[in-house]
Amino acid sequence: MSQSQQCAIALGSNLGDSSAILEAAIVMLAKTPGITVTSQSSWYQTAPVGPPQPDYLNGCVIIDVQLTPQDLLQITLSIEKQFGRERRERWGPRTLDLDILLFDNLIIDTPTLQIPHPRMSERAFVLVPLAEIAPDWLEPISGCAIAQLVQRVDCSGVHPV
Ligand code: A4P
Ligand code: MG
Repeated sequence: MSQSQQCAIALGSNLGDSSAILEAAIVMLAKTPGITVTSQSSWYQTAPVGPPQPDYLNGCVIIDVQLTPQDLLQITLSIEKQFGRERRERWGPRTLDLDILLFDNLIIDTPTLQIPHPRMSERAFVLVPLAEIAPDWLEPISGCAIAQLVQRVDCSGVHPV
């Protein structure tokens, strides 16, 4: 693949030294051949969605990629693993979660990869940081801009740090 495409990634952590883990994950993404990090949101402290657990630190980056979506998923899974991510309960606490939110304007629905990320449009902890760096990006299923989607969710649990 020679042409690069734009992609949005959500980062989250609520176990360990979250701030250091998230910064190191961005460095690892930036060092990966075929990935250029072009913008980074602020970090937000966010109330947990799901079972009771500590608050999260969440943010987003925009990257230019010269990789297929499946290859990018393998890279994000491998970075999660390097930070000691263990998969236990669904939506449970984690040292590092990297979710692919948007990949150009593609819609992908396979057992291992769904893009746009299926829950992104309901989640303030995703939309608030994403709206900071990509307000005009159209979520391809709804056709709505991120700036519009963020107005429809309750952002009261999301605070810049
Ligand atoms: N997968 C499919 N599509 C994608 C995609 N677009 N990006 C598959 C990344 N992975 C994708 O993910 C399970 C599998 O999803 C992967 O192996 C991949 O093949 P996972 O990260 O092990 O599972 P999970 O994180 O428990 O589920 P998921 O769906 O990522 O959880 P969510 O919906 O992201 O929720 N509250 C706050 N405040 N902040 C958070 O960041 N995060 C979660 C996780 C819950 N509550 C939270 C937060
Ligand atoms: Mg995940």
